[in-house]
Amino acid sequence: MRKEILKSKFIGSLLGTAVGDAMGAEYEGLPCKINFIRMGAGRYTDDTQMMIGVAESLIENRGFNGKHMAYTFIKNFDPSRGYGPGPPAVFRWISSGDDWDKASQRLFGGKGSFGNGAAMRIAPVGCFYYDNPDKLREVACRSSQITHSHELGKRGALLQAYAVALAINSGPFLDRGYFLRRLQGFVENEVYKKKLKIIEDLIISKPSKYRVVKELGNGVEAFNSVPTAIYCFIRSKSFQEAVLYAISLGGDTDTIAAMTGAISGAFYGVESIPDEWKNKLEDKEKGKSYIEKLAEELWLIRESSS
Ligand code: F2R
Ligand code: MG
Ligand code: MG
Repeated sequence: MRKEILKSKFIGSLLGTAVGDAMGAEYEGLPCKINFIRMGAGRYTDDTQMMIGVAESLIENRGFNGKHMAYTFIKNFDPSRGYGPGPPAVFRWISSGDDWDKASQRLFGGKGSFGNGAAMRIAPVGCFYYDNPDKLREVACRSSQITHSHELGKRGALLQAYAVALAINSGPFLDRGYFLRRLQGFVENEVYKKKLKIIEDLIISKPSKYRVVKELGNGVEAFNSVPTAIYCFIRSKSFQEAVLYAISLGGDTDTIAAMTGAISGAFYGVESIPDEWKNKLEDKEKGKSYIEKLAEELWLIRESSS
């Protein structure tokens, strides 16, 4: 793959996360079949703030360092970005002395979280390890463990990271069947295997949005949102179509659009994100330009090591 194409895909994935998140944030919690979707204020939420933390830590350590990533999340934490209840509790426990990879096990009566918080931030891992599935598997699971120790939370993040990596390695034309088969071959967990089979059936039957939500979900749980984002990408023919469709399903719109944007941006590249959406994305201290810079740095590290 040409260097410039790879760079565009890295930037597309990180910026695609932020654009999808900021657009979807205006509609979070609404029921299915949302019409008249527009980019509103352009302010991103916890999805992007945590994705920035993942990228910053990978860059600073030129790879994964769990303790560093956990403290980067804590340093960046701004409650006004709309976090789920789990991560802030974990941040308090780590700050009070718990180990970075143990604190999250205390959530939900010791079961750990299966929320989509680890998956929504994983794009930089999918980019950084796009050509190394073993390392991607290890780092997706270990980075998830910081806040999401439940098997379904971690496996959801792993599936999302692999979808991003696969999108980077694919193109310019999407072979839907091949893309799904590669995901199916990678996934070990039965819950996600079943959801991928549902996607296979939905792709050939052109279902209503209500059926998509009923069968794949649009909720905050990783298993009710990661497969949905993959479906939104696979069924669409452009970044714009995929993200608009993701938001139109309602529910956890910022996160499903962020994950759809991460995969779609990795496939189509940054040029595919409408200028109007990019230009409306916040560009203050850690906004659009900063996210582009992070993606470029991730790409440069990978270029220098290959
Ligand atoms: N939190 C929100 N949105 C609501 C507030 C937005 C509002 N506009 C505002 O500004 O205040 N969105 C963000 O949260 C989701 C990611 O959540 P995360 O990081 O996974 O959090 P958590 O708490 O770990 O899990 C989320 C919920 O999942 C359920 N759950 C998880 N594990 C469970 C278990 N083992 N047993 C039972 N339930 C479990 C719980 O309901 C958790 O609260 C994203 O949407 C992000 O955008
Ligand atoms: Mg959010
Ligand atoms: Mg959300």
